Amino acid sequence: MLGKFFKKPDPELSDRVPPGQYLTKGFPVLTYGDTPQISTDEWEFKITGLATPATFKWADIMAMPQQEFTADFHCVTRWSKLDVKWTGVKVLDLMKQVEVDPKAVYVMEHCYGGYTTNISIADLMREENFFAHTLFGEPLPAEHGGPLRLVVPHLYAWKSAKWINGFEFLSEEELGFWERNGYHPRGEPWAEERYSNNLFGL
Ligand SMILES: Nc1nc2c(c(=O)[nH]1)N[C@H]1C(S)=C(S)[C@@H](COP(=O)(O)O)O[C@H]1N2
Ligand SMILES: [Mo]
Repeated sequence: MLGKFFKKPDPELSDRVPPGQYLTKGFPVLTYGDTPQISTDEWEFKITGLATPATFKWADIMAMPQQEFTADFHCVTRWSKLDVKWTGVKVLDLMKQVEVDPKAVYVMEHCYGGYTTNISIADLMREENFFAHTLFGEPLPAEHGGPLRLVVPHLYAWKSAKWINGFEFLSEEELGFWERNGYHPRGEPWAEERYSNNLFGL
């Protein structure tokens, strides 16, 4: 009886669960506000700020190399889901078509619905980051960010913007929605970068 409830976590798995996180088998939906309903026909992704302005339409994304990704997903509210299977496009593949001013060091991720989150160019331009349009073989449901979301596996999932519609390139760090509201500017789960050290906004 006790053994059933207090089983030691499989060491192989516990190695993949950052401190203070608990595994979930489902896939909770974590959204601040309403779920935007965006068709692929109207969907657009805009490059703004310190870069040559550009607009990507759905067909442009579909024309890029399509790949499958398996990634762990860690929400700062303490649930983690391992081995989420996605299909989409590498950030680095899209960025091959973007001309960024060398003065840019930060990016603001923009979304339909107004959500924002900031990320450094170093954290964004990593091999394992991708835009996803498919989740476990099915079109990405709207509540999980369809038609297209960003996935940044090495940071807490609030950096994985749903309904993403643009990158704004910046010369210095600006804070996104949760980052202005007490969350850490970077959000690295293994270092438990959950909250800002600057809780009073000073
Ligand atoms: N546009 C947008 N993206 C967002 C959010 C949001 O509220 N709006 N929530 C973030 C948070 S806190 C998490 S944990 C993940 C949750 O993704 P899911 O709802 O697919 O599980 O999306 C992130 N991306
Ligand atoms: Mo989250």
